Amino acid sequence: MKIPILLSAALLLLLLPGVPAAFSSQTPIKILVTNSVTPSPDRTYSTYVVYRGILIGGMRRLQMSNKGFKFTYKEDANYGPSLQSVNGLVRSPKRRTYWQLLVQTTSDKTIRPNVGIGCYIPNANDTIILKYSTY
Ligand code: B12
Repeated sequence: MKIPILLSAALLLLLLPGVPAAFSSQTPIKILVTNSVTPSPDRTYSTYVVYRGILIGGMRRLQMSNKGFKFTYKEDANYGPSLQSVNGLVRSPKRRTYWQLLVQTTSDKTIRPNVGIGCYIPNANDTIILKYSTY
């Protein structure tokens, strides 16, 4: 008798507006791939991370579902995954190019996260900008 009551209570929580944040499993984000070094068309993709999930999870999900998006990374012993290439364009220490990580928030601010793709936790409807840049 107690189990059906608990199940109905859980179902009710999921249906109540505002309450399900901790239950909701999808945080939608967009990923914009852009190149500030050599002119090329921007590409925008949609994906999601799970509740409080890290960016690389959404990127992996996108890579599996969309043949037009691919990326590679190298594991840094101290800071985790370092983005090496996006859609075949590889960073080059010789030419001092890299994939910069930027985030356009829903309040239209563009921030430069102080962590990489393995640590950044996107907010719903963030546009993640992967920008081929020079340093
Ligand atoms: C120089 C530098 C860079 C250069 C490195 C290229 C080069 N050859 O010089 C460039 C401009 C490419 C860079 C990029 C980024 N960086 Co940086 N970078 C530094 C800095 C100032 C010095 C690193 C260094 O030379 N150490 C000395 C050498 C001898 O040690 P090393 O282990 O070989 O260093 C390598 C790693 O540090 C690696 N690296 C550099 N930055 C990052 C960031 C991440 C996430 C990873 C995995 C690796 C990595 O590149 C270095 C050279 O090969 C440090 C801050 C500091 N004072 O330490 C920040 C620092 C490491 N970077 C940081 C960040 C956040 C980034 C970016 C994510 C910024 C962004 N939003 O785009 C990007 C990485 C994006 C990606 N592609 O994954 C953070 C990392 C914090 C964290 N916990 O994740 C630091 C600590 C600065 C900070 N904000 O506090 N970075």
